[in-house]
Amino acid sequence: MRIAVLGGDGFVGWPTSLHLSNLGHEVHILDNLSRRWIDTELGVQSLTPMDSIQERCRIWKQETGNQIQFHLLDLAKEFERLKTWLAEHRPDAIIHFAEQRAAPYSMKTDRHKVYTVDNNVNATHNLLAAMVETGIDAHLVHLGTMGVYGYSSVGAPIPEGYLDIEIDTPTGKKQQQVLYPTRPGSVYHMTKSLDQIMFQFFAQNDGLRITDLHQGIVWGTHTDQTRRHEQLINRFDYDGDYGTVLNRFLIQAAIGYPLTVHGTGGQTRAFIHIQDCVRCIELALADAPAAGERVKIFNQMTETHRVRDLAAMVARLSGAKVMNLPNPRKEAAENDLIVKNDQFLALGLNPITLEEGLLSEVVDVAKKYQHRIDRLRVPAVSAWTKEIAAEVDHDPEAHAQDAKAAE
Ligand code: USQ
Repeated sequence: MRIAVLGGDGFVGWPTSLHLSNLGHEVHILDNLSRRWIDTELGVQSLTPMDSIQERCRIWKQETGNQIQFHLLDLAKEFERLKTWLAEHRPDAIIHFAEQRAAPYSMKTDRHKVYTVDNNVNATHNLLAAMVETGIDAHLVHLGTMGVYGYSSVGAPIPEGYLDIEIDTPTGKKQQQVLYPTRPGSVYHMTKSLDQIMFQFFAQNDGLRITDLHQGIVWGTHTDQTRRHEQLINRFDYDGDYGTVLNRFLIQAAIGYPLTVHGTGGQTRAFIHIQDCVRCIELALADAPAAGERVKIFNQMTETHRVRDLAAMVARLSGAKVMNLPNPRKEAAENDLIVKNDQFLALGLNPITLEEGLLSEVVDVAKKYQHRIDRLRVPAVSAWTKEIAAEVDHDPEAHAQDAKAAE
């Protein structure tokens, strides 16, 4: 297949591009490199040293003979160029990762909220409109998030996209299937909830073939392909805005920084290893909906864990201390989470679960590159509301001193 990977320079986009190229697909990365600019804005860098996207593609070709082509394009701002590109290349599948993906970044300031909505909503709508206008028959696979559902403790499992309901009508009870209600917990998660509505409309109105993957928190860093050469290494975010919880705990353990548990750590979340992410994309690509079919929705996760249990596990593994901090986010202090993932299991996913070897691999990567870590960037200081901001310490130096005291 000819596959366009939008956002193919990012944390999941890059290993996905390699995985698909390795399977023999013709891969084109379209990316505006915004993630690299955001690093510059925040004054942080990936824990792992990343080469330019052009250099990464060159190394991949040298290693495997397979070519990945890179196209610098801003989906949210360059609608005409996007249309021209699609009309010219007519991909069989499009994988859409090209959205700002950090909840804390989206809540940093009003400017970050506006940027996240402008970028994410425009990127998705531009893509859908361009697909209709060019008339290409491509299967669109979008990376969504489990977080659209708000991790509620209703007791029943979160279904894969649709909820069966029964409503009273004047002629009796009627069955209906509706999109499972969203309850986003950040502006970022809100944009992914809006994406769902756009997909529903374009599938129904224009017959676009769309799969939406509701992914959990990704952990790990390497896939089979990123291990092949040091310059194919994946990016690794450890900072308070882009670092995600388990990977953060693992680098904290590696550098002797106490594990930063927000509140009681009673938040239960869905998780998936990076190797399984790329496998899920492969499986979703092979299971495209037909034109006129409703949007196919998968829960892309393999297990759920409570934050404090993860911290305890990493502490056991490494001897790290645990530090309970005031939570900068507005979220339930404690929640349960049950999630259905039957569809990927039925398609042959054999989940990688948390196991010591893979956790230690991340710690080893972090130890190797620990000289690149700025400890002042470890604390999470983006607060969800002005009230919370007044309670959370914004001074990274003060955080660093607390961390030193807790060591
Ligand atoms: N947390 C801590 N300590 C930390 C960092 C986080 O206790 O140092 C807590 C947070 O308060 C939260 C939980 O860990 O309760 C998860 O936070 P996270 O930063 O790992 O994940 P999140 O903000 O939800 O976002 C990440 C990705 C996002 C993806 C989402 C999947 O950045 O792109 O959509 O995970 S999910 O969480 O299932 O919605």
